[in-house]
Amino acid sequence: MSTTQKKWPAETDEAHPEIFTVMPPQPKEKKPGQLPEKDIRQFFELGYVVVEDFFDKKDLEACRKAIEEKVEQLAQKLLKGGKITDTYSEYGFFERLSKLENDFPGATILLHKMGTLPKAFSDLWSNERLLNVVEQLIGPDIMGHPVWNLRTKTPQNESATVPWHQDVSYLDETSYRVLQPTAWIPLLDADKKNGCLQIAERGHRTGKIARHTCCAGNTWYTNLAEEEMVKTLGVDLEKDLKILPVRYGGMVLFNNIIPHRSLQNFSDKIRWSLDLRWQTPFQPAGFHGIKDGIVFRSTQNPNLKIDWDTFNETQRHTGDQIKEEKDEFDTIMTGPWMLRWEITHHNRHTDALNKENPVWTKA
Ligand SMILES: O=C(O)CCC(=O)C(=O)O
Repeated sequence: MSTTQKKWPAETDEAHPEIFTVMPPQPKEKKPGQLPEKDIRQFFELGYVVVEDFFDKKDLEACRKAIEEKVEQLAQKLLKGGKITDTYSEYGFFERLSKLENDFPGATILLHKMGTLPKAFSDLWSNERLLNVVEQLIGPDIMGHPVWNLRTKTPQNESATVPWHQDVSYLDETSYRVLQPTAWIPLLDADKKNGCLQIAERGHRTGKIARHTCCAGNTWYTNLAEEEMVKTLGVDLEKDLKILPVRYGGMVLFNNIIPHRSLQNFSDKIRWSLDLRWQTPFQPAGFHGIKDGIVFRSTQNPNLKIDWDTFNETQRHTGDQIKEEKDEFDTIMTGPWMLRWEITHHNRHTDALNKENPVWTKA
Protein backbone atom coordinates (compact mmCIF):
# COMPACT_ATOMS: atom_id res chain seq x y z
CA MET A 1 0.00 0.00 0.00
CA SER A 2 1.49 3.39 -0.93
CA THR A 3 1.31 6.42 1.35
CA THR A 4 -1.17 8.14 -0.95
CA GLN A 5 -3.62 5.26 -0.60
CA LYS A 6 -3.43 5.43 3.18
CA LYS A 7 -6.93 5.68 4.54
CA TRP A 8 -7.20 5.00 8.24
CA PRO A 9 -5.06 6.73 10.87
CA ALA A 10 -3.75 3.39 12.13
CA GLU A 11 -2.41 2.25 8.79
CA THR A 12 1.24 2.50 7.97
CA ASP A 13 3.79 1.30 5.45
CA GLU A 14 6.34 0.97 8.20
CA ALA A 15 7.62 -2.47 9.09
CA HIS A 16 10.40 -3.32 11.50
CA PRO A 17 10.59 -7.11 11.48
CA GLU A 18 13.96 -7.17 13.25
CA ILE A 19 12.44 -5.76 16.44
CA PHE A 20 10.17 -8.78 16.75
CA THR A 21 12.34 -11.52 15.26
CA VAL A 22 15.92 -10.98 16.45
CA MET A 23 16.81 -12.53 19.79
CA PRO A 24 18.91 -10.24 22.00
CA PRO A 25 22.12 -11.61 23.56
CA GLN A 26 21.25 -13.96 26.38
CA PRO A 27 22.71 -13.72 29.90
CA LYS A 28 25.75 -15.92 30.49
CA GLU A 29 24.58 -16.86 33.93
CA LYS A 30 20.94 -17.67 34.35
CA LYS A 31 18.81 -15.90 36.96
CA PRO A 32 15.97 -17.69 38.78
CA GLY A 33 13.07 -18.55 36.50
CA GLN A 34 14.89 -17.83 33.25
CA LEU A 35 13.99 -20.04 30.33
CA PRO A 36 16.23 -22.24 28.20
CA GLU A 37 17.59 -20.39 25.17
CA LYS A 38 15.54 -22.57 22.82
CA ASP A 39 12.32 -21.16 24.32
CA ILE A 40 13.50 -17.60 23.89
CA ARG A 41 14.53 -18.40 20.32
CA GLN A 42 11.05 -19.79 19.67
CA PHE A 43 9.51 -16.56 20.97
CA PHE A 44 11.39 -14.64 18.29
CA GLU A 45 11.01 -17.22 15.52
CA LEU A 46 7.39 -18.26 15.94
CA GLY A 47 6.16 -15.20 17.84
CA TYR A 48 5.17 -17.04 21.01
CA VAL A 49 6.15 -19.70 23.49
CA VAL A 50 4.04 -21.75 25.89
CA VAL A 51 5.69 -22.07 29.29
CA GLU A 52 4.24 -24.75 31.57
CA ASP A 53 4.62 -24.98 35.38
CA PHE A 54 6.12 -21.55 35.81
CA PHE A 55 4.22 -19.90 38.66
CA ASP A 56 4.12 -20.66 42.31
CA LYS A 57 0.48 -21.69 42.84
CA LYS A 58 0.19 -19.49 45.90
CA ASP A 59 0.72 -16.39 43.72
CA LEU A 60 -2.09 -17.52 41.42
CA GLU A 61 -4.32 -18.44 44.35
CA ALA A 62 -3.86 -14.88 45.64
CA CYS A 63 -5.12 -13.61 42.25
CA ARG A 64 -8.12 -15.92 42.42
CA LYS A 65 -8.89 -14.62 45.90
CA ALA A 66 -8.61 -10.99 44.75
CA ILE A 67 -11.03 -11.77 41.93
CA GLU A 68 -13.47 -13.40 44.34
CA GLU A 69 -13.40 -10.21 46.37
CA LYS A 70 -14.08 -8.15 43.24
CA VAL A 71 -17.00 -10.39 42.30
CA GLU A 72 -18.40 -9.99 45.83
CA GLN A 73 -18.08 -6.19 45.57
CA LEU A 74 -19.76 -6.24 42.19
CA ALA A 75 -22.60 -8.42 43.47
CA GLN A 76 -23.19 -6.06 46.40
CA LYS A 77 -23.14 -3.03 44.09
CA LEU A 78 -25.65 -4.62 41.72
CA LEU A 79 -27.88 -5.58 44.63
CA LYS A 80 -27.75 -2.11 46.17
CA GLY A 81 -28.45 -0.54 42.79
CA GLY A 82 -31.55 -2.68 42.39
CA LYS A 83 -30.10 -4.48 39.37
CA ILE A 84 -30.27 -7.98 40.86
CA THR A 85 -32.17 -9.65 43.69
CA ASP A 86 -29.79 -12.54 44.44
CA THR A 87 -26.03 -12.21 44.93
CA TYR A 88 -25.44 -15.96 44.47
CA SER A 89 -22.97 -16.01 47.31
CA GLU A 90 -23.18 -19.81 47.50
CA TYR A 91 -21.51 -20.11 44.08
CA GLY A 92 -17.76 -20.32 43.68
CA PHE A 93 -14.99 -18.81 41.58
CA PHE A 94 -15.93 -20.67 38.41
CA GLU A 95 -19.69 -20.04 38.47
CA ARG A 96 -20.74 -17.00 40.46
CA LEU A 97 -20.08 -14.34 37.83
CA SER A 98 -22.07 -16.36 35.25
CA LYS A 99 -25.07 -16.21 37.56
CA LEU A 100 -24.68 -12.45 37.93
CA GLU A 101 -24.26 -12.10 34.17
CA ASN A 102 -27.53 -13.99 33.64
CA ASP A 103 -29.42 -11.56 35.84
CA PHE A 104 -27.54 -8.44 34.76
CA PRO A 105 -26.10 -8.87 31.26
CA GLY A 106 -22.85 -6.96 31.15
CA ALA A 107 -21.75 -7.83 34.70
CA THR A 108 -18.68 -9.43 33.11
CA ILE A 109 -17.93 -6.16 31.31
CA LEU A 110 -18.18 -4.21 34.57
CA LEU A 111 -15.58 -6.49 36.07
CA HIS A 112 -13.37 -6.31 32.99
CA LYS A 113 -13.54 -2.50 33.16
CA MET A 114 -12.59 -2.46 36.82
CA GLY A 115 -9.89 0.17 37.17
CA THR A 116 -8.08 -0.81 40.31
CA LEU A 117 -5.22 -3.22 40.21
CA PRO A 118 -5.42 -5.66 43.14
CA LYS A 119 -2.15 -6.18 45.01
CA ALA A 120 -2.05 -9.84 43.99
CA PHE A 121 -2.05 -8.77 40.32
CA SER A 122 0.72 -6.21 40.82
CA ASP A 123 2.76 -8.79 42.72
CA LEU A 124 2.39 -11.22 39.83
CA TRP A 125 3.19 -8.58 37.23
CA SER A 126 6.41 -7.55 38.99
CA ASN A 127 7.31 -11.07 40.14
CA GLU A 128 11.11 -11.48 40.16
CA ARG A 129 11.21 -14.73 38.21
CA LEU A 130 8.81 -13.37 35.62
CA LEU A 131 10.83 -10.17 35.20
CA ASN A 132 13.95 -12.31 34.78
CA VAL A 133 12.23 -13.95 31.81
CA VAL A 134 11.11 -10.58 30.44
CA GLU A 135 14.74 -9.48 30.68
CA GLN A 136 15.64 -12.33 28.33
CA LEU A 137 13.22 -10.81 25.79
CA ILE A 138 13.78 -7.06 26.10
CA GLY A 139 16.89 -6.51 28.23
CA PRO A 140 17.41 -5.39 31.83
CA ASP A 141 15.39 -2.11 31.77
CA ILE A 142 11.77 -3.07 32.16
CA MET A 143 8.54 -1.09 32.26
CA GLY A 144 5.05 -2.52 32.80
CA HIS A 145 2.82 -1.51 29.89
CA PRO A 146 -0.32 0.36 31.01
CA VAL A 147 -2.66 -2.12 29.32
CA TRP A 148 -3.42 -5.08 31.59
CA ASN A 149 -6.58 -7.16 31.50
CA LEU A 150 -8.57 -9.49 33.63
CA ARG A 151 -10.57 -11.66 31.21
CA THR A 152 -13.94 -12.63 32.57
CA LYS A 153 -14.78 -15.30 30.06
CA THR A 154 -18.07 -16.74 31.17
CA PRO A 155 -19.46 -19.61 29.05
CA GLN A 156 -20.89 -18.69 25.63
CA ASN A 157 -20.34 -14.97 26.11
CA GLU A 158 -19.65 -13.02 22.93
CA SER A 159 -18.18 -10.05 24.76
CA ALA A 160 -15.40 -12.24 26.13
CA THR A 161 -14.49 -13.94 22.86
CA VAL A 162 -11.77 -11.83 21.33
CA PRO A 163 -11.48 -12.13 17.53
CA TRP A 164 -8.24 -12.21 15.51
CA HIS A 165 -6.11 -9.15 16.09
CA GLN A 166 -2.60 -7.86 16.56
CA ASP A 167 -2.33 -6.19 19.98
CA VAL A 168 -0.92 -3.03 18.39
CA SER A 169 -4.32 -2.50 16.78
CA TYR A 170 -5.44 -1.08 20.15
CA LEU A 171 -2.48 1.28 20.40
CA ASP A 172 -1.11 4.22 18.48
CA GLU A 173 1.64 4.04 15.87
CA THR A 174 4.44 4.79 18.34
CA SER A 175 4.03 1.23 19.60
CA TYR A 176 4.60 -0.30 16.15
CA ARG A 177 8.34 -0.27 16.61
CA VAL A 178 8.54 -1.41 20.22
CA LEU A 179 8.63 -5.01 21.37
CA GLN A 180 5.92 -5.40 24.01
CA PRO A 181 5.81 -9.00 25.19
CA THR A 182 2.58 -10.21 26.78
CA ALA A 183 2.19 -12.96 29.35
CA TRP A 184 -1.22 -14.57 29.08
CA ILE A 185 -1.80 -16.31 32.38
CA PRO A 186 -4.82 -18.59 32.82
CA LEU A 187 -6.28 -19.05 36.28
CA LEU A 188 -7.32 -22.63 35.50
CA ASP A 189 -6.30 -25.23 32.93
CA ALA A 190 -7.13 -23.47 29.65
CA ASP A 191 -7.97 -25.57 26.62
CA LYS A 192 -9.90 -25.58 23.38
CA LYS A 193 -13.19 -26.31 25.11
CA ASN A 194 -13.05 -23.40 27.58
CA GLY A 195 -11.58 -20.93 25.10
CA CYS A 196 -7.81 -20.80 25.25
CA LEU A 197 -5.77 -18.72 22.80
CA GLN A 198 -5.18 -19.50 19.16
CA ILE A 199 -2.22 -17.95 17.40
CA ALA A 200 -1.07 -17.54 13.80
CA GLU A 201 2.45 -18.85 14.13
CA ARG A 202 5.10 -16.68 12.39
CA GLY A 203 2.45 -14.06 11.62
CA HIS A 204 4.84 -11.42 13.03
CA ARG A 205 7.70 -12.07 10.66
CA THR A 206 6.92 -9.38 8.11
CA GLY A 207 6.86 -6.79 10.93
CA LYS A 208 3.72 -5.36 9.32
CA ILE A 209 0.57 -4.03 10.90
CA ALA A 210 -2.38 -5.38 8.93
CA ARG A 211 -5.65 -3.56 8.29
CA HIS A 212 -8.10 -4.13 11.11
CA THR A 213 -11.72 -3.10 11.28
CA CYS A 214 -13.99 -2.33 14.19
CA CYS A 215 -16.00 -3.53 15.99
CA ALA A 216 -16.61 -7.26 16.03
CA GLY A 217 -20.23 -8.33 16.70
CA ASN A 218 -21.66 -6.68 19.76
CA THR A 219 -18.23 -5.84 21.17
CA TRP A 220 -15.58 -3.12 21.19
CA TYR A 221 -12.91 -5.38 19.71
CA THR A 222 -10.89 -4.73 16.60
CA ASN A 223 -11.04 -7.48 14.02
CA LEU A 224 -8.44 -8.82 11.63
CA ALA A 225 -9.97 -10.73 8.71
CA GLU A 226 -8.35 -14.06 7.85
CA GLU A 227 -7.91 -12.95 4.20
CA GLU A 228 -6.00 -9.93 5.48
CA MET A 229 -3.77 -12.17 7.61
CA VAL A 230 -2.98 -14.16 4.49
CA LYS A 231 -2.52 -11.16 2.19
CA THR A 232 -0.53 -8.80 4.41
CA LEU A 233 1.10 -11.04 6.99
CA GLY A 234 1.75 -14.11 4.84
CA VAL A 235 -0.17 -16.42 7.18
CA ASP A 236 -0.92 -19.90 5.86
CA LEU A 237 -4.35 -20.71 7.29
CA GLU A 238 -3.80 -24.46 6.79
CA LYS A 239 -0.49 -24.67 8.59
CA ASP A 240 0.08 -21.71 10.87
CA LEU A 241 -2.99 -21.58 13.12
CA LYS A 242 -2.12 -23.16 16.45
CA ILE A 243 -4.42 -23.68 19.42
CA LEU A 244 -2.48 -23.16 22.64
CA PRO A 245 -3.79 -25.08 25.63
CA VAL A 246 -1.91 -24.21 28.81
CA ARG A 247 -2.28 -25.64 32.29
CA TYR A 248 -2.90 -23.69 35.49
CA GLY A 249 0.57 -22.56 36.58
CA GLY A 250 1.77 -21.88 33.05
CA MET A 251 1.55 -19.00 30.61
CA VAL A 252 1.79 -18.07 26.95
CA LEU A 253 4.33 -15.41 26.04
CA PHE A 254 3.73 -13.62 22.74
CA ASN A 255 4.68 -10.42 20.99
CA ASN A 256 2.50 -7.44 20.15
CA ILE A 257 2.19 -7.99 16.40
CA ILE A 258 1.48 -11.73 16.28
CA PRO A 259 -2.15 -12.34 15.24
CA HIS A 260 -4.12 -14.21 17.88
CA ARG A 261 -7.63 -14.65 19.18
CA SER A 262 -9.40 -16.45 21.98
CA LEU A 263 -11.80 -19.29 21.26
CA GLN A 264 -15.35 -19.52 22.54
CA ASN A 265 -15.92 -20.92 25.98
CA PHE A 266 -18.07 -24.04 25.46
CA SER A 267 -17.47 -25.34 28.98
CA ASP A 268 -19.70 -24.63 31.97
CA LYS A 269 -16.98 -22.81 33.92
CA ILE A 270 -15.60 -19.29 33.73
CA ARG A 271 -12.24 -19.19 31.95
CA TRP A 272 -10.42 -16.55 33.95
CA SER A 273 -7.09 -15.20 32.76
CA LEU A 274 -4.81 -12.22 33.10
CA ASP A 275 -2.80 -10.60 30.36
CA LEU A 276 0.16 -8.48 31.43
CA ARG A 277 2.66 -6.64 29.27
CA TRP A 278 6.11 -5.09 29.46
CA GLN A 279 8.46 -3.06 27.29
CA THR A 280 11.56 -0.89 27.51
CA PRO A 281 11.00 2.34 29.50
CA PHE A 282 12.92 4.25 26.80
CA GLN A 283 10.17 4.05 24.17
CA PRO A 284 6.53 5.18 24.22
CA ALA A 285 3.85 2.74 25.31
CA GLY A 286 1.57 3.95 22.53
CA PHE A 287 -1.49 4.13 24.74
CA HIS A 288 -2.79 7.34 23.19
CA GLY A 289 -1.47 9.46 26.05
CA ILE A 290 -4.11 7.97 28.37
CA LYS A 291 -1.76 6.42 30.87
CA ASP A 292 1.96 5.86 31.26
CA GLY A 293 3.69 2.62 32.04
CA ILE A 294 5.33 1.75 35.34
CA VAL A 295 9.06 1.17 35.66
CA PHE A 296 9.90 -2.16 37.30
CA ARG A 297 13.64 -2.35 36.70
CA SER A 298 16.22 0.27 35.90
CA THR A 299 19.93 -0.34 35.29
CA GLN A 300 20.52 3.31 36.27
CA ASN A 301 18.72 2.82 39.54
CA PRO A 302 19.08 -0.76 40.78
CA ASN A 303 17.32 0.10 44.05
CA LEU A 304 14.27 1.52 42.31
CA LYS A 305 11.09 1.34 44.35
CA ILE A 306 8.13 0.57 42.09
CA ASP A 307 5.75 3.55 42.20
CA TRP A 308 2.40 1.77 42.34
CA ASP A 309 0.70 4.80 43.91
CA THR A 310 1.23 7.01 40.86
CA PHE A 311 0.34 4.20 38.50
CA ASN A 312 -2.85 3.42 40.37
CA GLU A 313 -4.01 7.04 40.36
CA THR A 314 -5.18 6.92 36.75
CA GLN A 315 -8.02 4.89 35.21
CA ARG A 316 -6.60 2.74 32.47
CA HIS A 317 -9.66 2.92 30.19
CA THR A 318 -10.31 6.64 30.30
CA GLY A 319 -7.34 8.46 31.79
CA ASP A 320 -9.67 9.80 34.50
CA GLN A 321 -8.71 9.87 38.12
CA ILE A 322 -9.77 6.56 39.69
CA LYS A 323 -11.93 8.40 42.24
CA GLU A 324 -14.16 9.91 39.58
CA GLU A 325 -16.44 6.95 39.00
CA LYS A 326 -19.03 7.81 36.37
CA ASP A 327 -22.03 5.56 35.75
CA GLU A 328 -21.13 2.53 37.81
CA PHE A 329 -23.46 0.28 35.79
CA ASP A 330 -22.27 1.41 32.38
CA THR A 331 -21.47 -1.69 30.32
CA ILE A 332 -20.34 0.25 27.28
CA MET A 333 -16.70 0.23 26.25
CA THR A 334 -15.23 2.83 23.96
CA GLY A 335 -11.63 3.56 23.18
CA PRO A 336 -9.31 5.47 20.88
CA TRP A 337 -8.75 2.45 18.62
CA MET A 338 -12.32 2.96 17.38
CA LEU A 339 -11.25 6.26 15.85
CA ARG A 340 -8.25 4.70 14.12
CA TRP A 341 -9.77 1.86 12.06
CA GLU A 342 -12.72 1.77 9.71
CA ILE A 343 -15.90 1.07 11.63
CA THR A 344 -17.51 -1.57 9.46
CA HIS A 345 -19.95 -2.73 12.06
CA HIS A 346 -21.94 -0.52 14.40
CA ASN A 347 -23.26 -1.54 17.77
CA ARG A 348 -24.06 0.08 21.11
CA HIS A 349 -20.34 0.64 21.81
CA THR A 350 -19.63 2.45 18.54
CA ASP A 351 -22.89 4.40 18.88
CA ALA A 352 -21.75 5.64 22.28
CA LEU A 353 -18.46 6.75 20.77
CA ASN A 354 -20.25 9.16 18.47
CA LYS A 355 -22.25 10.70 21.28
CA GLU A 356 -19.54 11.39 23.78
CA ASN A 357 -16.53 13.64 23.73
CA PRO A 358 -13.88 11.12 24.59
CA VAL A 359 -11.23 12.18 27.04
CA TRP A 360 -8.37 10.99 24.81
CA THR A 361 -9.27 13.42 22.00
CA LYS A 362 -8.06 16.25 24.25
CA ALA A 363 -4.46 15.19 23.67
O1 LIG B 1 -7.90 -13.79 27.01
C1 LIG B 1 -8.51 -13.58 25.98
O2 LIG B 1 -9.63 -14.03 25.80
C2 LIG B 1 -7.92 -12.74 24.90
C3 LIG B 1 -6.53 -12.29 25.21
C4 LIG B 1 -5.94 -11.41 24.17
O3 LIG B 1 -6.38 -11.31 23.08
C5 LIG B 1 -4.76 -10.65 24.53
O4 LIG B 1 -4.23 -10.80 25.64
O5 LIG B 1 -4.31 -9.84 23.69
